[in-house]
Amino acid sequence: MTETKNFINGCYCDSSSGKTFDNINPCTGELIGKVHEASAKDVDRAVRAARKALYGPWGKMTDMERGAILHRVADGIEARFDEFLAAECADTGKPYKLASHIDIPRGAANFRLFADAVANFATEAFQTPTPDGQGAFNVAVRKPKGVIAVISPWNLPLLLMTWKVGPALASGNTVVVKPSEETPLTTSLLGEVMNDAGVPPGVFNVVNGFGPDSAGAFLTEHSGVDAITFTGETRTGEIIARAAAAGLRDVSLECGGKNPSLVFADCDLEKAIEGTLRSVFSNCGQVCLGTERVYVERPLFAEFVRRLAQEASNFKLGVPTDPDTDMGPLVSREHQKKVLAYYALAREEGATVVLGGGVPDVPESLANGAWVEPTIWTDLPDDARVVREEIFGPCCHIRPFDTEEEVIELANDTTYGLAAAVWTENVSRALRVSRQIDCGILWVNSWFLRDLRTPFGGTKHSGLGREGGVHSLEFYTELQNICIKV
Ligand code: NAD
Ligand code: 6OD
Repeated sequence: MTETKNFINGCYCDSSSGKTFDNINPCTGELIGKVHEASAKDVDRAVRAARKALYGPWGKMTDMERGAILHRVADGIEARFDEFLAAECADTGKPYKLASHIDIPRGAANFRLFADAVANFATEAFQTPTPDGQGAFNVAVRKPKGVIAVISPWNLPLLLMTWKVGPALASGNTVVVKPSEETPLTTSLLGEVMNDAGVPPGVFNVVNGFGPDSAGAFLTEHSGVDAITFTGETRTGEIIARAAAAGLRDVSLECGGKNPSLVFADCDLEKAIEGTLRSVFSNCGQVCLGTERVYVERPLFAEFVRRLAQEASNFKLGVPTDPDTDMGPLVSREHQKKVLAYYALAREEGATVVLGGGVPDVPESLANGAWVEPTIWTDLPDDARVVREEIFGPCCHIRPFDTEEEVIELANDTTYGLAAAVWTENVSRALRVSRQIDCGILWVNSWFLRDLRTPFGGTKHSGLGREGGVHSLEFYTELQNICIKV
């Protein structure tokens, strides 16, 4: 049994209200442990600690000194790799095979990349003529924004939290993190790593709890917070944007998607099948960048559907520690209920169920877990809710198309604009089509191939702003222009 406390000013502490909530294993439905729910008083203490730490040793360090400490944080994650892996997989149910390749290494990489990036982050300077002929110099300098609230989701807990904490700290800010109530373990463990790496108390704080009337709202509504960075659902993003409006605070929102894959008949079929399998089913479909709408050029349609279903039917569902497990459960019974409601809705809306569509047979010991079958549908109308709404489960709808114009229109017929994938061996077509898709992140002949220096974010209901590389550093810093008269 774990006991997860809040981490404030370098110390683990109980909730001042004495309130705790359950942390449940999604594979079995069993209790993993108790989590201390931060009260408004606890959140206030965390924000004050973060404010004070801005003016302590952290605020006086050079970028290089802070960078060296953040490399030690990355070292610490790597040294305790197995603990992070076990904690992440216990919280989420995801396979060790996946988390050991993606989630935990990225937890370290997010610190290393931004620790180094700040050293090469230049500002602008101008020589300005003046009437006396002496001139002036204008130089822009960057400063940390201050106390950053980081609100993170449950699907890639360590990866997505450090994706924000890394650049925020590298830029000299301090942070208060509110991890998802479903997955508090790795964020909590990071507190120990921060202390061991020599991060001064108050620079990294963690408050646990829920959204409304709990730690999430207490934090985002706190006037001591200078900027908010959020990853999660679009509806929550809207609430957070309203909270940020008070005091005109900056906000970065990475939200949901209903991402299309466009498969042309001239693609490399093996690669398109392999990539689409990953983009639909990785992490049990709980990836914001994942594909839920697949459009296949008509001559390839029947073969593509058959092959995708055949490959997905071979997935081995199981517990995280089994090296053969391809897919775990969903994150919770509540999320399972939501995904199964969409599975039922698909049938009501007239889908042909090509694969899955229900709850798999699992051993008795896993019967209370959040299991769902990998699922593929065809034949839904374009206005079906299943084709329009983000499900966030291991499922997709496949539809044939005849022309480039048609598939571009179909791909863009959504309120979201996060990611897309285009599969074709024709480079001209790849570029022509890609530029017409309204989304922030587009992969050609690949999916989730990440370079952390690239802009990351969505259009329309998928978010606001860009993070990644220089864009993260821009968000986490304030520019000040200094004009010096000679
Ligand atoms: P969510 O919006 O329910 O929760 C995200 C976080 O916000 C949690 O920590 C939650 O406690 C907190 N929260 C909820 N209500 C709040 C409130 N009123 N005030 C302050 N905080 C509040 O999202 P989720 O269910 O954890 O994650 C799944 C969603 O996240 C999906 O929609 C997915 O597409 C999206 N997502 C987007 C990206 C991206 O980069 N664009 C990445 C991962 C997940
Ligand atoms: O790779 C990343 O940096 C990132 N933000 C991934 C988001 C995945 C969504 O579930």
